[in-house]
Amino acid sequence: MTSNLTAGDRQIDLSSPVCMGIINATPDSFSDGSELKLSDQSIFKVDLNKTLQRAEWMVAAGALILDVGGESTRPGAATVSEEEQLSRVIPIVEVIRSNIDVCISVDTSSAVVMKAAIAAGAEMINDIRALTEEGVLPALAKSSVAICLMHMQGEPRTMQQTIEYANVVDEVYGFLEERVGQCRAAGIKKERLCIDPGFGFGKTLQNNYELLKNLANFSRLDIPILIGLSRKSMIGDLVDRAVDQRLAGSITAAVHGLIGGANIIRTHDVAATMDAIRVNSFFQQV
Ligand code: 7PJ
Repeated sequence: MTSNLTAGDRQIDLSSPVCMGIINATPDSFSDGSELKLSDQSIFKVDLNKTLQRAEWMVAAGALILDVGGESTRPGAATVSEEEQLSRVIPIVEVIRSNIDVCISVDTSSAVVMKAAIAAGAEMINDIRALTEEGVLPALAKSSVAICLMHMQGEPRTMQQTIEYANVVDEVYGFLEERVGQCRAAGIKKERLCIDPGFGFGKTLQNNYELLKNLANFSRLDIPILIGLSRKSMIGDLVDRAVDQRLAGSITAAVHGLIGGANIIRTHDVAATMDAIRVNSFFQQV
C-alpha cells in the first residue's frame, strides 16, 4: 500500500516508511522526560529550549512527525489530570509550531487536551485509547487532523497485571477494525487514519512478538500501520539492558515491523531508525 496520510493541510507521503520522533513531557517517562526537566527545579517543568533542540535534531535526522506526550502511559503509571497535561503539552506544541515545519502529533485521550493541542497547531492525535473517551470522536470528526488508533487491553496502571487473549492477533485486529468503523461512521476520512497494535499495552512478551510476527495481517484493513517498539520492555526483557542501551534490539524489532508492512515507526532514536528504513527499503527493491 502506498498512500498518503492527511494531517490537516499536510500530506505525509507513506510510499516509503517514515519516522515519528518521541518528545516526552512526563517526569517519569522512562526515556527522555527527565532529561528535559529544568535541572534546578524540584517540581517538574519541561525545559522548552532543550525540548526544541531535541525536536530540531530529530527533524534534521529525518523525522516527519513529532509525537508530544504529557500523560505517562508506562505500565503502572497513574493517570494525569487534563490541567497537568495541558500545562506540559501546549507550550511544547507552541514552541515547535513556531520554529519547525513538521507534523506535530499529541499523545492524549482527552477531548479537552485534543482541542487545545489542535488550536495550538497540532496536526495529528495519537490516542492509546483509540477515541473511546467521552466526546473525543465528535471533536475529532469536526477537525481535519490525522489520528492514530491504538489497541490497549486495560488501563496503564494495571494493564500488565492480568492479560488475557484467546487469540491476540485476532482480538487486536477485531478491535482496530471496530474503531476504524466507528471513525468512518462519524465521517472521518480513511486518509486521516492509522492503526497501531499497541506493543506493551496489556500484552505479554509472547503476545508482543506474535503481533510483530503477524503484522502483515493488519494490512487487510488498508490503513497505514504505526508501530512503537523503541526501548520497550519487550526489547529489555530479551537483551537485559537499561532503557538507554536498547537501540540495537529496538532496531532489530523495527526491521521486522518494516518487513511486516509498518508505515510509521515511533522512536526515540530517529537517526538510527532512518538508517534501518533506508537499508530495508533498498533491500526490498532489488
Ligand atoms: C506507544 C504510544 C505506542 C502509540 C507510547 C513508550 C510508552 N503511542 N505511546 N504506540 N507507546 N501510538 O513510548 O514506551 O506503542 S508510551
